[in-house]
Amino acid sequence: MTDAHIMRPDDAATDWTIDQAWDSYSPQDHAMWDHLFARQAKMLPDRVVPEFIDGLDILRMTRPGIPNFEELSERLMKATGWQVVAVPGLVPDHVFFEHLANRRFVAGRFIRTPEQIDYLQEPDVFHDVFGHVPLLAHPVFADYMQAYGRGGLRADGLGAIERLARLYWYTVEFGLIRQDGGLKLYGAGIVSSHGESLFALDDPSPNRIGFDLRRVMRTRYRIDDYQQTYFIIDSFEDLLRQTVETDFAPIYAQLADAPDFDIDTILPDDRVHHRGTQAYARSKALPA
Ligand code: HBI
Ligand code: FE
Repeated sequence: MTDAHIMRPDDAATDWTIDQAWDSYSPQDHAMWDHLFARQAKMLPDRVVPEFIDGLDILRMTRPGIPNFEELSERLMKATGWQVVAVPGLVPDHVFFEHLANRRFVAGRFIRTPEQIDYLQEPDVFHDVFGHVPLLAHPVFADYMQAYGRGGLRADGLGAIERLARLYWYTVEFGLIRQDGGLKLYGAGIVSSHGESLFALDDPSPNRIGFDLRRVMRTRYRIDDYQQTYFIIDSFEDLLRQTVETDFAPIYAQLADAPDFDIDTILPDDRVHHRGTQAYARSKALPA
């Protein structure tokens, strides 16, 4: 990815971490968290994987206000050995991977303004902490995230960061999972978004396709709107089998000259759960 332009601010350590400065959040900041939390807490229970709700409880994230990362890290450390550290915003890929490989999740400390309530480009504390942290209390998912960091450090040397970034995007950020005969949410980009939590499961527009590692690594993604394709894993254990227990180096080599797939393509070999109408994406693409 293109991160050469990101500059480390003067107040950040060499590993890009900063002080969360929890005491400096305003009442409005905490109120924004509470508002976003309440909105998701009302809607998520039968949409999200139960492991996510368990994580909120284990980490006591159901208490009001923006979590204090030190307290959160103490609980997370007891559960799975992870910590949450604050960073100023997006950090370079190798810095991001190095933290994950050491079971540290980097989180933005700032929270969105009322104008940004439904869309912002940079991950804020609500996306990073509400979206990502609960599943880090789940042992299998916690191991997946660490393995992803280690894989990132290796991919860096193999020129394959883009392949790996796609895997992250379509699992950690926008993943769906099959559970009890239905689909559930687990991706942080979905569960931290009110609109996408509804869209990803209920809207006829997007494709919903069974997860396949090589297929995902070849699929482009969009960062500016709801996804046009979601990939469904069968279980966290199966995700681990298809990724952590697989050597990616030969796969990167195999895929080196393979063309990319578009964000809305359906292939003959896809395990199609739902063939999307793409009506939403089309309505956005054509100016009214
Ligand atoms: N930095 N703070 C932050 N959060 C991310 O999710 C993040 C990042 N830097 C790089 C990155 N993600 C991804 O591009 C990697 O998965 C490739
Ligand atoms: Fe994220």
